[in-house]
Amino acid sequence: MRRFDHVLTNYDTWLASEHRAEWTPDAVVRFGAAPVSKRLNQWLQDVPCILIEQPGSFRDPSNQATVVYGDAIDYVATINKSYDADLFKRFVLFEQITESTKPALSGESALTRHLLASRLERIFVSNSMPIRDIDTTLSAGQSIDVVANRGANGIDGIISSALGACHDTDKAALLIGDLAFYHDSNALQLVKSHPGSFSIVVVNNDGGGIFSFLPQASIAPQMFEDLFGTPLQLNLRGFADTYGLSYQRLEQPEDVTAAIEAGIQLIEFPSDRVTNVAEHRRWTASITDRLTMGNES
Ligand SMILES: Cc1ncc(C[n+]2csc(CCOP(=O)(O)OP(=O)(O)O)c2C)c(N)n1
Repeated sequence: MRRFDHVLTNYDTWLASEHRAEWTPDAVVRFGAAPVSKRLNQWLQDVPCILIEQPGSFRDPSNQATVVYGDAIDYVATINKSYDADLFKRFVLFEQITESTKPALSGESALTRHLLASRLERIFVSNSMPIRDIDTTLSAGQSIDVVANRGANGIDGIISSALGACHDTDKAALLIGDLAFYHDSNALQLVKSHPGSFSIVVVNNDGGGIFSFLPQASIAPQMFEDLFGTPLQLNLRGFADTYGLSYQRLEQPEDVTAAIEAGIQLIEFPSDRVTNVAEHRRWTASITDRLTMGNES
């Protein structure tokens, strides 16, 4: 969808605004899988949803949609063309505001943005924060193949899946966190025999970065680290040596482009979980502060 430049893509960011309830639609027509964005799903949870589906598929895990089996193109041709143009114009403005601030992204989000801008045929993206950062940073009109193992959002088997899904490409990358990387690290054995250029970009924030966004982040620090953060202090250069892969540790997010261009097989981006949450929140707040009923304040 995001290949088209009239698509709204930045909803996860602007729906952090305290005004979101004022923009709730009367109904939603959904094609395809449930959205990744938790904010979008929460915003729409009480809104009637019509899901257009092919027979035999199952894309309503929360069992809330009115499912209409049928052909999506035929359906679109029959729906009423009237819509709330003012609301849509407001959303377009929100998109422009969000897009204009993307160069100010830092850390893991900036890395993701630079990776998406690199000359890649396909990106395989792991669950946890990588798929969320892709959802946040991928802009309308960007033409890149993004593939993920969404399923039950597992962090298992990601490297194997990525190698399989990118087998037919000349230049592909996997974006993955350090825990998911560790989970399937024996698949590194297959990287050398991959027919094209395949780079694994590991966001190494020493544990599960996603949990620092959740309410349990406020429990006692040591208990949080033991139960949720689960740092492993991986030596990624050691993995590269063990499996005979080229390796580079990035200094800056933008350095990923040259590393991909050079075909480095294991690329490490060092990060910090606490800083990452703070940076995400600072960036989101810098945008939502500017959204007051659709006008820049
Ligand atoms: C097989 C499996 N085990 C456990 C989980 C629970 N889980 C979800 S995200 C996550 C942490 C992932 O850490 P990492 O891959 O380093 O990514 P980050 O959160 O830092 O982005 C875990 C353990 C899961 N989704 N799948």
